[in-house]
Amino acid sequence: MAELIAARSTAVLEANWRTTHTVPAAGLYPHQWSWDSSFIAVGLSRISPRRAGQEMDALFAGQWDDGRLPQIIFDPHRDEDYAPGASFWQSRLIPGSPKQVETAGLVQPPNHAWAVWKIHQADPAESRRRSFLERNYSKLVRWHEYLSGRRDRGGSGLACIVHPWESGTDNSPLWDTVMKRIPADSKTELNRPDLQHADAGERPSQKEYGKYFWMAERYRDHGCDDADADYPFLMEDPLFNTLLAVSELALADIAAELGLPGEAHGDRAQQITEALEALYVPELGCYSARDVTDGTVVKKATINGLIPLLLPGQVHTDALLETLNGPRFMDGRALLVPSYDATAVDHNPALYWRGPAWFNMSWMVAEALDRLGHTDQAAFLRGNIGRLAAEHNFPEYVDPWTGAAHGTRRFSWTAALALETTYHRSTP
Ligand code: 2M8
Repeated sequence: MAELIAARSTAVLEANWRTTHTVPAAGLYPHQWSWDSSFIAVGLSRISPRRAGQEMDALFAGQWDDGRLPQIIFDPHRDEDYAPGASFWQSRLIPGSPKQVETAGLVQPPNHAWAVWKIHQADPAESRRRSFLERNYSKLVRWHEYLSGRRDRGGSGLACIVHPWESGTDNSPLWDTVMKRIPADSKTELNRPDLQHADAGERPSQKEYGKYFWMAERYRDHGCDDADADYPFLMEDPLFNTLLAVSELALADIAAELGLPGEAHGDRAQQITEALEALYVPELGCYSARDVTDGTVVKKATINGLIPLLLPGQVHTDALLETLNGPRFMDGRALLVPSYDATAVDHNPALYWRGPAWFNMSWMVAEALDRLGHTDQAAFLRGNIGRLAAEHNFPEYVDPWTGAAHGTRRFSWTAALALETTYHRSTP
């Protein structure tokens, strides 16, 4: 079985490779996406550390002067095929943007240093030969400085996201309340090439898209400078900030490997872990998101709120595990971790980030479970990641209860993480 999964995953990654990087899916997502590339490179590192390095290099080529790594690096030949594209962002007109490539102005969750460290660990000799860590360390430091500096809009020590697209969990119920306040009348004509590749009932609605465009326009028209005092979407997300802390810990490891002082990275990870405490909701037994504009914490249980299980300094481990295994999520019957509370009336196992299970999320939960010594459950999730991916032609997401496939197929991070599970050896 493992050989079959590995062979099929490799074929998907091969087909989605475009000279310097991997597209998430050939039709629906024809450019390079930031956090996708990290997951993809972790999988690629098992079969070709060189290609994993190229994937990350292509991403860093899009870094802005202020350190941000953009959500998307556009393929100039595919502008018609995804919206909003390069012609919407016009990034070259924005001060501090890269000159060689066109990018979006937004960002995505910072899983990059974590990925770089994993890629190094997959083949340290090859990594050293190519100076992989030296090449990337200062870029990763600048990226984190941007998030910890200009993105700490609430002054709480946590980074804010300024658009649902930055969460990676685009139409998660976490954003519903604030989204109600966002105007839907963007100036840009709403074209939806995505609907040619995925069922409209599985994608965000036209109204949600109007709001997404409105926010992207406002952020762009303010020069993407994070200084727009009345900007209405400023959210502290537990998933985004956990990945920042986990990546800080990876930077500490990278610094140690390079013989550099890394204590500040460990301290920063600890600060983020402590600041996340304000996002913990005891009655849900998980973390949630905070709206910085009015200080309220959303009372909804989503997969974003379980990902802090990855934090070594986690003080709510028992409660998080109970929530993970209780009726809101696994309930003794899920194949992979649902993205949203199964007891919520609006849980929908087929609708984009509002119920279905995503392979990257279950993979991160498996990583956390392994670290906590729950190796059997980690192996259960990894086994289902590989099996469901290969059985259903590498779907973007699945029904957590039946495994039925949804979204686009031959999706790259599904393939990469399925491939990774076939190489994984549980840490005792
Ligand atoms: C989805 O997001 C894009 C916008 O970035 C979209 O819906 O068009 C999300 O699943 C996101 O997490 C992912 O990075 C992206 C590409 O796979 O698709």
